[in-house]
Amino acid sequence: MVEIPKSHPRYLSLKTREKIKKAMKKGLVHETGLIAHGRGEAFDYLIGEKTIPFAEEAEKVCAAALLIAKNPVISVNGNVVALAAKECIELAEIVPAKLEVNLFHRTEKRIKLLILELKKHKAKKVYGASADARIINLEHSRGLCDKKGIYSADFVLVPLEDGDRCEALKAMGKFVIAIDLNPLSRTAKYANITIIDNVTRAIPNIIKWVKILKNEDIKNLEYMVKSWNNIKMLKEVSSFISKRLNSLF
Ligand code: PTJ
Repeated sequence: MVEIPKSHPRYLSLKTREKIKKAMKKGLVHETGLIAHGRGEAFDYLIGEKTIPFAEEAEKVCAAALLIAKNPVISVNGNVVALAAKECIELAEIVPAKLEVNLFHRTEKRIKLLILELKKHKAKKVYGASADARIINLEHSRGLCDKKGIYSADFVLVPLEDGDRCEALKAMGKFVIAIDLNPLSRTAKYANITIIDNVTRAIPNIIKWVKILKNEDIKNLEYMVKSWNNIKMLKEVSSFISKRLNSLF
């Protein structure tokens, strides 16, 4: 393994790549997860590799949504466990919400490995192994879910999503919050709330907002969620990126 000096201008990005690479070698991340990570990196570059104000606001409203939910579920895949296992567990504990592993490239071996990894990080209960239900009209493996998990959830937080599951979850009447660095993705457009931020920054920020909003009046939380306009936010992000690019050179 190459030692990355802390003084390297791309230290954080290179360390994150190492994490994803190691997790792939352990069988947690699927090979194509590396490609998805690269796409995420490119969009992160465009927003300046930091939480932009529109994402901060979305993270705050996401916290409000999780706090008003009756049965919220955080759905994780290989990349999310590789990059933010501890943080997802902490978020699930403080809301409280359920944690479920759902995979696009599903194998029983990967499901077991990922649940084991989350348990190593002190997750108490992880759904996803029984896969005794299916998201309606979703034929691929990420449609498999747990009856007591996503299938019966009212709010679902989906870091690194694919558009068709997001659409199918919404069609089942669920409120979907997505974390996706790509503001152009189908997921970004379909979700009720889209957080255009890196999962490594987004989850700690949602934790921060859950702590701040924990004792807030439920009516205020409901108002925050109801008044969120996702398409307006996506337009603002798109304008932010083009202005930023135009001012760079
Ligand atoms: O673990 P599995 O089997 O469920 O497979 C997961 C992958 C990631 C392979 C699968 O979900 C996939 O192919 O995803 P996509 O369709 O490439 O979408 C991934 C999206 O996540 C892209 O729009 C990326 O921009 C975005 N993304 C990648 N890394 C991050 C990210 N968004 C936030 N934070 C990241 N670190």
